[in-house]
Amino acid sequence: MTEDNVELEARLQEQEEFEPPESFVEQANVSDPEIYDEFDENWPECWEGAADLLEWYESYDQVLDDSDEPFYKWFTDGKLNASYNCVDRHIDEGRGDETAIEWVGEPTDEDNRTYTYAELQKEVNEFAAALRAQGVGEDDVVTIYMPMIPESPIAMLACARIGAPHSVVFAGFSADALATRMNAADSEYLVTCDGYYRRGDPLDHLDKANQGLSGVDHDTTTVVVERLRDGDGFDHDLDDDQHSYADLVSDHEGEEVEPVQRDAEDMLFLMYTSGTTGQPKGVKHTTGGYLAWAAWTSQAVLDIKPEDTYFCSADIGWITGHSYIVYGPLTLGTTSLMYEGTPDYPDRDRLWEIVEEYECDQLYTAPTAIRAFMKWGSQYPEKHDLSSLRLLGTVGEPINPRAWKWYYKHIGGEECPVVDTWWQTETGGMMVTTLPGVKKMKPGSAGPALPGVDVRIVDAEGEEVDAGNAGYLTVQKPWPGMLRTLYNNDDRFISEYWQAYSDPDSDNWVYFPEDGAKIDEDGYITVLGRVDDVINVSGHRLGTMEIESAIVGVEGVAEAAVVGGSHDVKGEAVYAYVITEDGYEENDELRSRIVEGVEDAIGPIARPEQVVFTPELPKTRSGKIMRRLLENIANGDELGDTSTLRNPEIVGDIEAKVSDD
Ligand code: 6R9
Repeated sequence: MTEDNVELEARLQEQEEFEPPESFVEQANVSDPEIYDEFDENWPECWEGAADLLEWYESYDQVLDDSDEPFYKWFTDGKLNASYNCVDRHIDEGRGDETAIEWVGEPTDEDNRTYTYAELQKEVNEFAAALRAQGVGEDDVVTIYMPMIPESPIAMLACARIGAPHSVVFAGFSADALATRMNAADSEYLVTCDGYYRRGDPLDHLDKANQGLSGVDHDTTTVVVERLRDGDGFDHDLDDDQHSYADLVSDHEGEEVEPVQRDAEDMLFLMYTSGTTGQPKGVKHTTGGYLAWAAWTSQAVLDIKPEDTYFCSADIGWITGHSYIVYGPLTLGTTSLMYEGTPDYPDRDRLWEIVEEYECDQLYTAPTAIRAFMKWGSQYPEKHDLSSLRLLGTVGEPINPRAWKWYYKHIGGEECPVVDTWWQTETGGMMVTTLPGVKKMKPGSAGPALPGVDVRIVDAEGEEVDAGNAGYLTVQKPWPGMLRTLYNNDDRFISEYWQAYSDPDSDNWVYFPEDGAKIDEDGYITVLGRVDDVINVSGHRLGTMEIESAIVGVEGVAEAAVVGGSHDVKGEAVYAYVITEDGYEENDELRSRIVEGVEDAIGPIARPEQVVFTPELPKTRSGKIMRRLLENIANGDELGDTSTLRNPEIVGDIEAKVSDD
């Protein structure tokens, strides 16, 4: 680094506020600061503008029906179809030849695949016809267990077209996880694929899907997409209830399926997410409110315009892929770029190569990826012309100011606003972030709540905390993109999200997302992380209970406690403290069986960073495991007072073991 550069770098590290670049503001979709006051004064009618981004068969009667709180209804009696909004309408508007999906496969010697809106329409129609012919009816849940291939959004949109809610299961999840989700949703249909590519090698995905199916407690019909290239396939014979995607689609060549008119409140999809207990929660999203939210936030925050090429590197198996690869961007008629592989294959500049080649306008990624890029060094982005980028975004976990500034400087060339977007599977779309054409940015802080979104940081009694103090993030007014309930479990919906801070007697309903946060004098919110037993590994939510029950299922394990410890790339990593059963040795063989057990039950993302054997776990006198203490040990932090423990002597032993490993 030259001396000038060192000086610049030092200045950047000290700078705490960044104004949005003038060139960005001039062209931004939203640039009028009045929007915050206008939305407040006109709430909830302010959300009519979001609904106006959609095409409706029948207009709605009421923006918000809050007669049965917290079971809110939005855009009541409106009729629409999400697949029509993401596909057909653009053709009707004369844009059929524009690119809808640009897909880049992992192998570098493979051609990319481009789908214009007209081509997407054909493919979605044919697959919708095929699903129907297989017996899929309105409101039947179709599980999609597929990686980043074009057939994933095609399958989602085909389901939406016939009014069948989809439940996408992340392809990296295990067979067990697939079975649990199919059973929980009573899903009789599965769309999966033969395999996909990871770091140059074909992966056998169908084998995992088949293992999952063997754990499903009812009859199923499966469609298998052929992703692998000739010669890379694995030997699988399809059962009678399994069908080739290629065959089905060619049987229905050229067929058109009239989009089903769905009520605004009809379910669009389910998405299972980790919670405090071992059983994942089936978050239910509806057609009108969710789609309006995904579209409006894509326009206001990601600044998406139809002529853009927009790149979101999230996986379609997570909510970010749903809202910001598929539903938001396609409703706006833009080009959504999908990449199958990892950012470091074949080399660490793969994303930058893609941004350069396709002249991407936006990049939306996760802090864990940014920390990895930073670790690899700026020589990789420097090899490429990234000047097409206009806006950068991050999502999934808190981003530390250093990583934010690296992203801003080395990827954005100090000319792109960075939007740090806080939201959740349950919120459907973004909730807290700067409007990039309006608000200054403060690295490390997500920003103020979006216009019309009522976020308050409160203490344990629900009173708002003063600026600078830590508290709990709450949302005090409903919003169109909110989850409507947990599938088949209204009670858990209330106990998980509403119980903590609501006062039903005075009709005061407060949503609690289980995140800690603080707020500054400008109303900027810094999210501090989960306050429940959920670990955020590389932006993925994992329940400690789920991991613990996987570990306890391993032969030789008597008891386990799992906590998150900080990790410089992953954000948090899984630390497992394990008590062995009598007669079993604490050795590497058991350690690897534990790791395998977790991978089998959940998936490689939940793999423990460290497995620490201990004769006892630190417990309170009432017998509760002191997780906070185990977290401090994993992080090498001060332990504080341990005198309330039933077994304080164990703490030093565990600490010594962690630092030995
Ligand atoms: C979209 C998504 C949600 C949890 C959420 C919070 C964390 C997400 C964040 C963030 C700090 C951000 N989170 N975005 N924390 N700053 N910008 O990630 O959904 O998988 O459901 O996770 O992720 O803890 O509660 P989901």
